[in-house]
This record gives sequence, C-alpha cells and structure tokens, in this order.
Amino acid sequence: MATTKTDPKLGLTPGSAKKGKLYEGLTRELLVQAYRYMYTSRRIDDREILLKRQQKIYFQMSGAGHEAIGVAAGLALKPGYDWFYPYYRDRGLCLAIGMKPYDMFLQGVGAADDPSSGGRQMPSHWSAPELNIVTQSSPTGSQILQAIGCAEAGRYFRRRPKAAEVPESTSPLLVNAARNGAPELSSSHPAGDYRLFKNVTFQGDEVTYVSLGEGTSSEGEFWEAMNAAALGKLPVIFCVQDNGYAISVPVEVQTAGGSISRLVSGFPNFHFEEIDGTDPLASYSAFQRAAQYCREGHGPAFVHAHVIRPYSHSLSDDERLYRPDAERERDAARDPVTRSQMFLLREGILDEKGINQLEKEVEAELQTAVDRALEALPPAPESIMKFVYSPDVDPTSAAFDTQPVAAEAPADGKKPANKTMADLITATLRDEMKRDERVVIFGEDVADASREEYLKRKLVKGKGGVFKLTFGLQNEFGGDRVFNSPLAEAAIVGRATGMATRGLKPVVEIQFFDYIWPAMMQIRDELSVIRWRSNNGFSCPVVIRVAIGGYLTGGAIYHSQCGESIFTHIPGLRVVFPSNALDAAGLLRTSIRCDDPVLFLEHKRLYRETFGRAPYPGPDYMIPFGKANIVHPGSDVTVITYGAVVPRALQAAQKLEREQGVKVDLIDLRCLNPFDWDAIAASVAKTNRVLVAYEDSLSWGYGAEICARIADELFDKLDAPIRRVAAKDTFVAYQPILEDAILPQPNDLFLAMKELAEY
Ligand SMILES: Cc1ncc(C[n+]2csc(CCOP(=O)(O)OP(=O)(O)O)c2C)c(N)n1
Ligand SMILES: [Mg+2]
Repeated sequence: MATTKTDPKLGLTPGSAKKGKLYEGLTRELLVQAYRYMYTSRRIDDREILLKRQQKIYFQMSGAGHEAIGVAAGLALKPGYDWFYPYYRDRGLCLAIGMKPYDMFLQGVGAADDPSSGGRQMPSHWSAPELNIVTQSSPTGSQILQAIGCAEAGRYFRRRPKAAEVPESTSPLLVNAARNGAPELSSSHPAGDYRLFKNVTFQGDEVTYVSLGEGTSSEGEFWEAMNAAALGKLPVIFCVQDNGYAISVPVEVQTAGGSISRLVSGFPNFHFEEIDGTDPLASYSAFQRAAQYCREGHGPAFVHAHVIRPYSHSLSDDERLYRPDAERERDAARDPVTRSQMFLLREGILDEKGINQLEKEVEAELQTAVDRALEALPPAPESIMKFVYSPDVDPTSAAFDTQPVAAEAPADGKKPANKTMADLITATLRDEMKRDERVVIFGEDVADASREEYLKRKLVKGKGGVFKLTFGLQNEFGGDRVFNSPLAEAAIVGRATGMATRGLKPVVEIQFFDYIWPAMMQIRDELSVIRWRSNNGFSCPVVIRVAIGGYLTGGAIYHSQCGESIFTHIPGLRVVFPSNALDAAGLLRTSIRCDDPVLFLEHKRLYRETFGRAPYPGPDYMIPFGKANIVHPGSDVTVITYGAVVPRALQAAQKLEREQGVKVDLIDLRCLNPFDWDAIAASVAKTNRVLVAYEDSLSWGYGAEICARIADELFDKLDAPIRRVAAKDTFVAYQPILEDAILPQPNDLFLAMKELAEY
C-alpha cells in the first residue's frame, strides 16, 4: 500500500467515542487518507480543465465520480506486487497506489520527464513500471486480454521459478548489467538474448487488476477475456465502473437487459460483487473479498461498481445535449467526494477545521506540482525514433550471424538427410524450448491433445497443429508450455502480449493468415507500440507464427491470402518471410531470441516442398534480420522477391539463362521489415534493370515500397522501367484454373524478366 501517513496537524477529532473503531477494516487515519486521495483526484481534474482552457495542456479526461471505487481498489491491492491495467478514469486508483500529482501534470503538458510516456500519450493513459502499472492505451478494452496474459505469466513463474532467472552468458559483464536493471547499450552491442534485459518479478499470491467502463463490456475482447479467466481460474479482478453512459450511449442500449452483472453471472469460477462504487467503504470491502478470493487461488473476481460521471465524457463532450438536468442532479446527490466528506464529519473523524486544512494542503501541493510541470521541458524532436525497437538487442547485428553446424552423418556414411521447412521449424522450436524455459507455445490446435490422459495412456498419438508443426512438443515439454487456446485470435495475441510484458516468450500460432484480422487491434495498437508509447518502460517481444499464402490448389479465398504489406506498414513489428528450410530455422531462432515482436510468416505451400530442403543446422543457427540471400547470381536483371515466388522466379531465371543466356540476379529478401536495401542497391547498380515480384495482389502491395525507393534513390542507375509481377487485384479462387490465372506463375515471371533484359 502507498503511504498512509496522516499529517499530525490534521484535526482528527480528539476524544471521540468512536476512536479506535474500524470501518470495514480501515482505521480512521486510513479513511482520512482515502479522502485525501479522492479529493486530490477531483482537484487534479479541475486544475487540468482549467489548464486545458488556458491551452497549457492539450487534452483532459476526468476520473470524476469514479474516485471512491478507484481509491478503495488501490487501498486493497499492493503496488509493485500486484499488477494493474487501469483505464482512463482510474486517477484515484493511481494516486492511491503511489503515482504523484506532479507525474499526472507532466502527462498533461507532454513533458520529456512524463514517467508514463515521455510526452507520447494523452494524459490519463497510466504507466509506472515500478508500481506494476502497465502502459495503457486508448482502444476501449484492449487492456483486458493483456491482463489475462499477465496473470498467466505470474502463475507460470510461480510454478517454474527457474524460468525467471537470468541465463548464464559468455559475457558476465552483460549479465551483471542486466541484473542491475537493464542498461542502455549501443545497438551494436553483441547481445543476442532478450532475457538479459527482462527483469522478471512475481509473487506467490499476486493478483491482476483490470478496469473498464460498462460500455466497453460490449467489446468482443471483454468476453474473450472473461472466458479465458474462468477457464484458467486466473487471479484477475475485473472492475467494471458503470457510470451508465458510454459517451452519449446509455447502458440499456449498450448491454442487453441493462445490467452487465446479470449477463456475466453464468461464468464459472468467478466471485461476483455488485456495489455502489460511490461508497468508499462498500467498495473497499468488496475489493477485500475479491482480492482474497483471487489470492487464495479460487479464480477471478468481478466487481461491478455503479458510479457517476459528473464532468461529461471528456472536455470535448457536453452531456447536457443528451442528459436532462433532473438526471444529472440525481447523480450529483451521490457524488463520492461529497459523500466521503459528509461521512468523515458525521462519524466525527474529521471536523470542519480538519477538512478545511486537508483541502488547503492538497491545493498547495497541486499548485506546486502545476508550477513545476509548466516549467518542465518538452521531449526533443530528435527522440521520435527512440524505442520503436529494442535499444538493447539488435537482431540485425553480428550476434545473430552464426554458421550452420553439420548434422551428424548417419552411420552408413551417407550424407545427413535433407529436411523440409516444416521439419526444421519444429526442430528449432524444440531446441529453443529446451534452451529457454520462458518459451511457451499456444494457439488453436497446437497441442498434441488437451485431454492429457489420452496421451499418457498412449491412446492417441497427438495432433500438434493443423500443419503438425508443433507435434510432439506438448508431450515433451508439458501441457503448461504447449497448450490449446479457445478459438479467439485477439485473445491469442492479447494474452501473449501480457505474458511477454512479464518476461515470458510466447511463440503463438495464428492458424491461417486469413484469420489474423480479429487480432489486428492487438497487433497494430498494442503489441507493436507498447515499447514506444511507454518510453521503454514496457516491452512485449512476442513471436506470432502464421501460416500464409496460396498455390494450394483448392485453398480458395479464405486459406490463401497474403497481405504482408499491411504488417510491414506497422512500425515496431518485425516481419519475416522465409522461402526455404534453412532460412526458416535461422530466422525463427533470431525471432525467438530477439527483443522485439515478430510476425513470422510461414508459407503453407513451402512447408513440405522439395525445394529448399536442408539438414538441421544445429541448435544455435541464426540469421540476422534484414539480410537478403542471393539465390541465383547474375549481372543482367535484378529480381527482388520472397516467399513462394522464390522457387517460381528461380525456375524462370534458369529457363531464361538456358534459352537466352540472360543472367538474373535473384534476391530473396527473407526478412521484410527490416529489409536489405544494401543488397538491392548493389544489384541494381550492377544490372540496371529490376523486377519486383510478390504473391500478394499488385496494387498497394509490398513491392510498391521497394519500387518507390528504387525510383527515388537509384534512378540514375536504371536503364529500364521498374517492373512488378504480382497477383491480380482480386481474391484467390477455389477452381485451380482461376487460381493459376490470379497468382503469379513462373511464365509470368519469365516473360517479365525477358522483356526487361531486352528493353
Ligand atoms: C475501440 C474503441 N472504440 C471507440 C473508442 C472511442 N471511445 C472512447 S471512450 C468511449 C466510451 C467508453 O464508455 P465506457 O466503457 O462506458 O467508459 P466511460 O468513459 O463511461 O467510463 C468511446 C466510444 C475507443 N477509444 N476505442
Ligand atoms: Mg460508462
């Protein structure tokens, strides 16, 4: 609990008959402290509103009306021990667990020293690593699934404490530095393991707090999170702060029947509370019960707190447009700050003088805080690229450039067997799981069998993914490290994000690229941006493996999509797309050991192709990101491609050389973000002709960026127009005749290369 000291000068009424009385376990001093937090919270809102009107801050979001439930939760939980995913109305909670008013004003002015984000996020988007307040964002509800992952990680480390340890390293200096709190190292530092920079902490009976408005309970992610919490019996307290409105939409239009408590009452394993959240004592005792239930391991808790919203939705909203005076006056009668003040007076805990004095002290504290914050320096414009990626581990560096180790030759003297891309992905996952106990794998169907007794009794062999790439891993490493998730893609990515924030390394699977879209909010607005928006306070280096692409004969629209450029357009996310077994092994290992979120795209058609098979390159084989592979060297035409177009382009290039003596310089990018610009520039300088080829539909595709950059920077090297070969601007059809006509074929590539060579 944060400081509960009460100023001895305050007029705690002496000699009262009720002295020593406890109120739901709270002493009179603590009640005064609670009132101080509530009053401070309200007055910060008032000051911010003034500052906004004076154009000294740029946005305001109030916690008014929500102070009692927030402060009560803060007093019942433990900062730096429990974990917090508070939404924007949780100013009272944040004060009660230790955030300072000055920190809040720094958010408002967008100061460089704003501890939540360094001026990158709006105020009331809380973050405080030392208090375990995890960086919050603006999408309503995206915090909830992450809170689930956070609680799962806590339980994982409790059961497997060794996983939390910093690994031995060849560089003791690095290990010590990391133990002493992740230093800033230059990006050229040879660090090659994210664990050196992830300080894992966990507690045996920790709980995770997550809050939301009643409107937000309409989001699908809320229901996915409720389901996951109930399934896992996780120690998560959901706090729904129900002020009756989501901006202008009243609760009866938002929630069927008008009561979220009624709707969720069927979830098993939950402890439920429905309370008047403007009453600090009722709120505190509900939170005490909820926390105890969670700490004892019975499961999650749901606290539905009815509150009020006296200051409209935000400063941009005027609630008088949709709420009549009478309704607003009814709310005002329940104002938690006034109620608490009346309670203190009525109980004789503070007299009028005491109240006045407390309020004067708060005003003075806020004045000082505002004055200081208004003097604070803004962030430097040069800092904008800082923390898009990890400052500690550079996956393009030499630390990730290792040589394959020849597999042991079979006893009969034959060469080691060539393996498929699928084989090597499985082998890499297996070795990384062995090496790093923080690696967990989950997704749809990835387990061998969720009913483990079937495996134990050897009644079944196990599935291990629809493409069987995780086959055998549950059997070998256990059901807590490889497990099936519900069919819910946002939950897969959101939970993984929460886990990775705590230091786990989730390697999750999205079964088909075509079904990644429910997870888009988590990927675009959370996973990729958490490090940047928290000014490096938090990070979440998740690996998302995704089966992608067509050329399947029968895959049709919903099992053949590409769309990688939508993801390479996201700063903060690494995107990898190997074309052969060896690259898949090397790049997957780099993805797992690096410190950034990675989208690892696996082409389904290449999983078991004869093209690009290789022996297993050993348990430490890595390829740095952003290094292309020259698949076929040549001096006449540059072809830039990746994925399943690589073998098709190779076929075309070989034919062109055979038939016309034209030598194609064929570049397989392998990694799409970052990509190997140097390899492209060197090749174009040599050939002066360039074709960019990709499987996705032509317009606005990945190749467009490459073409634009070549036109921009290599214009004087070109002897011919830049050409593209890609899929038609339609969808991938089921009938193979249509599929062939839609996707780029070797002959399309051949003709384009030939035309360029002849230009
Ligand atoms: C996904 C998403 N959709 C819409 C918005 C815009 N928006 C911000 S707050 C809000 C209403 C939230 O209402 P509620 O959950 O009841 O919380 P309250 O503000 O009432 O406390 C909306 C629609 C958003 N931030 N995120
Ligand atoms: Mg609301």
